[in-house]
Amino acid sequence: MNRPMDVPDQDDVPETDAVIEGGLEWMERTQSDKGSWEGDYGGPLFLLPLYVFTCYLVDEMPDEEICSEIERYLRNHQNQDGGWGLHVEAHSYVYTSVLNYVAMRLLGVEASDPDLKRCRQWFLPRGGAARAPQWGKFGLALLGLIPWKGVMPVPPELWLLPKGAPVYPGRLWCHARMVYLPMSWLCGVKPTPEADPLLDEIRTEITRRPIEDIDWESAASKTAPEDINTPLTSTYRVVNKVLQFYERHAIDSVRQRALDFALDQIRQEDENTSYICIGPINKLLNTLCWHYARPDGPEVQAHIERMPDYLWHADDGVKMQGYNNSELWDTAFAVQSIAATDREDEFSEMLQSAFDYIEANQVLEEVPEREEYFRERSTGGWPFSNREHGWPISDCTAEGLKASLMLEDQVDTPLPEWRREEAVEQILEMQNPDGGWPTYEKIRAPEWIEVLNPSEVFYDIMVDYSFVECTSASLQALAAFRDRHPDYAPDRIDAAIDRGRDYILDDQRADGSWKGSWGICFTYGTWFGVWGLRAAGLDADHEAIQHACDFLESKQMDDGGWGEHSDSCVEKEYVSTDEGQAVMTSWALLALAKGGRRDSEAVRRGTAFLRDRQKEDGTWPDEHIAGVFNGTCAIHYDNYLKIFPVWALSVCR
Ligand code: LAN
Repeated sequence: MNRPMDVPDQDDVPETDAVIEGGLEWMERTQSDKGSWEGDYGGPLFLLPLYVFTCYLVDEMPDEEICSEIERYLRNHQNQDGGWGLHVEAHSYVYTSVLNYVAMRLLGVEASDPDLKRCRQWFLPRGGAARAPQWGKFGLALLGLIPWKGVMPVPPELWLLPKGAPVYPGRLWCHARMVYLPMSWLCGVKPTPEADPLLDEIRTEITRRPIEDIDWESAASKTAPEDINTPLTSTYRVVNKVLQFYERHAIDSVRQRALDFALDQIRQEDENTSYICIGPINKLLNTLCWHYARPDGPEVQAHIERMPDYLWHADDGVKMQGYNNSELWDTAFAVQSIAATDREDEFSEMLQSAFDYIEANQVLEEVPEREEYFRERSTGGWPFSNREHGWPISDCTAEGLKASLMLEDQVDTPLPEWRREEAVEQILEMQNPDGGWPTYEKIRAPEWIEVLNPSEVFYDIMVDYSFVECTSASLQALAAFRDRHPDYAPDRIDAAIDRGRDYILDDQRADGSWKGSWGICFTYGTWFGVWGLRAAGLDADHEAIQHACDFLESKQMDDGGWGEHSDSCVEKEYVSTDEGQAVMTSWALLALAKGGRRDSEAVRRGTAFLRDRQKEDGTWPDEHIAGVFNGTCAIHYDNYLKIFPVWALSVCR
């Protein structure tokens, strides 16, 4: 990367350099021995209680120190009103309040504890357990705290429907599919724990009326208003009635066949992922399935060994992360940030070892019998975390490839050509018919099946749509590859890039922004929108790009920064934070610089904001959460503060 000769204010340069240097040293200090950057991937508050439930049920509670750190974490994130939010910056939900309440009790906290009293005072008037959404009631039924008929049924027989049916569960977005798979097995078996005095006590604490007096079948579909982000549709209410009827009349032999089918799918997912599983929820539910299917069998043991992969010890206590880790993703971004500083030679060791991590974690084989298990190709892809996890993701593949290509002149042995080509094939294969790229799998269900989303809490969990982030990253990777290997599949690559460009243009909102889905929110999406269009060959002065830049400039705050609250994602409108945030400011600056505004007043003020905020030790102070998923749940990307300010300052310098 060339250093620009036309720096607007020469006096700024040494200062910017020092700030970048401080940031680079921070990266250097915190790189792991594997070459990756590890970090806290916490934020959601609906995962840890299920972790505790699972440990309790399989009788493998973590050691005392971890239990007390979990308790400390939960106390740290209890809201003023006594409840817990869906994530650490959210208002209280009955869902997470009841679940975390129960988790605290299982960890040994007394019901008379003042924090727990406050919590009950918050959730009981709102209906407590009887008004938790489906995933909440399901967790409580696992502990035998409410009857199974209080959970909207998810019969495993759904897996026996014809595979061509639009609602066939094999067509769901892989994260929903992998949660509803073990859920269906457990709903089919309805396990109930052995008599337990502690559970008997808790049972009386989480509902307003005695549990026997509640009409659970009708309570199953009733949820506290605080928890409802996607109301159950009238269609789903009818479906639920049908499923409840079916549950009362299920035929044993059919049920058994369905359970066998589901368990086989579970086994394959476990083996494919080295018992890590695609995400935190199916990790825990699969563990429980084996606990009941083969008590004390090798599967339970294998699962228990990988449980701690999901825990993270931080200043605020021990939490459960949203994924086993985010190392591949963070490392690929870190490489691009370091490369932008134009100081690769000084930091060649750091880059070599980052490359080693990326190289070692590309997926190089297919999962067995993948069609039977509803999986797509994997070879050449990169996962979000590591190869052992193994699920390839479009934009992780793209960022992994981009980073590898950037380092080709920097490392001892660059990524071999066949592995670059496999990555390109992986990306090409994932493009959706609408020209955009999904997260993991090409779209396989009609969008209308979203009316069957039973979660009430999460948006858009049923289908793997196209996303501006995934599309932009894929385009950038294809373009970077094409620059170096113009003779490899030029027609297919050109056509894919053109279709991706059109998708991005189409997805731009009337105000010039793009809505991001995996980072907060319009700032994140607009960074990807602009970079994607530029990679697809549009000039900076193209009206779509200028419109996007105008949008960003209109959101700059008085302090020179940009800051967007997670409420943006829920409200689908830009919601500012009180003050600029370094990560979001960096995204905006990266977009503006690519949009041809590197020399603007807005960029000058934005970079000054970033420089001023850096602390003496080269770090930036903690700030609002910047990641999100499924429209409602914020998630923390620890390394973003390390990566993005350095990247933005370098690009804007
Ligand atoms: C993730 C983490 C990574 C993320 C990116 C790669 C950053 C993104 O660009 C594409 C989507 C993806 C892969 C993603 C999707 C949703 C996930 C898996 C998560 C945010 C981590 C946790 C979340 C998962 C759905 C949590 C479990 C909850 C459910 C509603 C199933």
